[in-house]
Amino acid sequence: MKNVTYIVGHKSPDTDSVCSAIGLARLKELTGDTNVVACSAGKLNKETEFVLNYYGVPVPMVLEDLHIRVQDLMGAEFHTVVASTSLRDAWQIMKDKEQKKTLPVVDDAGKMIGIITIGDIGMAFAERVICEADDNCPITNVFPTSVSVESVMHTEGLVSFQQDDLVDDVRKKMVETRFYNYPVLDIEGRVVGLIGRYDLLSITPKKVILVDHNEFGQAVTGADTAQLIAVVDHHKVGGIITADPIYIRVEPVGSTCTIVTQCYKEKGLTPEKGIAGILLSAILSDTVIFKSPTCTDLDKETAAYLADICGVDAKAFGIEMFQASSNIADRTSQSMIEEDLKAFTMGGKKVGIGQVSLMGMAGFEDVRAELTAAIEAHRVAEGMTYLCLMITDILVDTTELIVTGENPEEVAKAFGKEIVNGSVDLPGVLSRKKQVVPQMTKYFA
Ligand SMILES: [Mn+2]
Repeated sequence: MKNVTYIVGHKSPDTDSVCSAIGLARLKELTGDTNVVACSAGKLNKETEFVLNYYGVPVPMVLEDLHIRVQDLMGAEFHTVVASTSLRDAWQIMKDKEQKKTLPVVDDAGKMIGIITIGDIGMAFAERVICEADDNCPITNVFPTSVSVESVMHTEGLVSFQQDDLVDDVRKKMVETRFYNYPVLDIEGRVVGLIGRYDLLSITPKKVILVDHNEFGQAVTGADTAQLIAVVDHHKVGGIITADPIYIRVEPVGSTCTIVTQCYKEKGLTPEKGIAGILLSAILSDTVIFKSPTCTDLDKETAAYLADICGVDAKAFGIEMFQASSNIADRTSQSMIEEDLKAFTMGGKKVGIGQVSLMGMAGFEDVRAELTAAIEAHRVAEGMTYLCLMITDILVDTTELIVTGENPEEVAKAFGKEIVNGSVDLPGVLSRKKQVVPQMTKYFA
């Protein structure tokens, strides 16, 4: 699809991030903008998988990169020949199929073994005409069908690209070489398309709408090179600079999906049952079933409206949703760290804060040591000064903040507490955004 606009949430996608993208894409389609694709910025977490499955909504495509790559510019149609193809047929293909300059030559498995260009054929033609001029040979017989591609193709000095090569790198290589078209190969070496010099003339950045975040640090790779069309979010605004005016809708509510639902209402539209279900799920997820201090009256009203459409009891469904995804035995340490991890810069330090929500702490002591070691390993790998993981028990509204890094006592002090057993006890804390990030940002500033 050309000229598509991707709608995507933050990395380590959570339910709000994924469902707001799907809900907004559907709204765009309903209002006549069909060239939009809802994406998730990575693998779905268990909760989101449960929610999409529950309401029968298809899993969105994964989009982890917005850089322009070769595969974005390749034409849909391309032709290849084999070594035994006659020169006549090769020439006919070039003529008929609008592939006038270059034909990749492939083996039986589709792997490239050579290239034949119109120049190669022209050269062979000229040689034959000159050689055979004395024999009065008619031009139509210059290339008898017995003359094959193999006799004139070149097999050395081939220049090709991979589908995921960055266009910036391709451009450099094209400047150094003089071909018109270049074969594009997959990792097996099979020809999957062609890219020409002219393809690079028409490059436009990918279009993106960011939902549930507004900082490039949390966005998919290359988002800063894309054309930002709009932002729909409920987080603090973190310093996006744009080249052109864009649509920005940021509201201090509990979930991006609350805003998306308002957008439906403003257009006089009602979300379909499945969409209503996933929008509701995201509100329940982000507000921890209305218990988070980020939850507003508008979130509650919106959830009631959506629950009505999809015919569920909001609170009961919320409990079912959290239970379905919070079984510790089903999760690895790494998945708990990464499922909702955000990176921040606090007083020049790179700080990661993740959150895991549990319905009760059953089974947690069994994994504590392994989890803490994995957090420390992840911190080192990511070059973070601190990596903290909120273990939030939403049955009793409390968080244990596991802290790794330079000087864990400093993190504890941000909350006026002490480190006990490698973590800070934070009763009543449910919200990273309101009850953890501001305290730490202020302390480390
Ligand atoms: Mn959110």
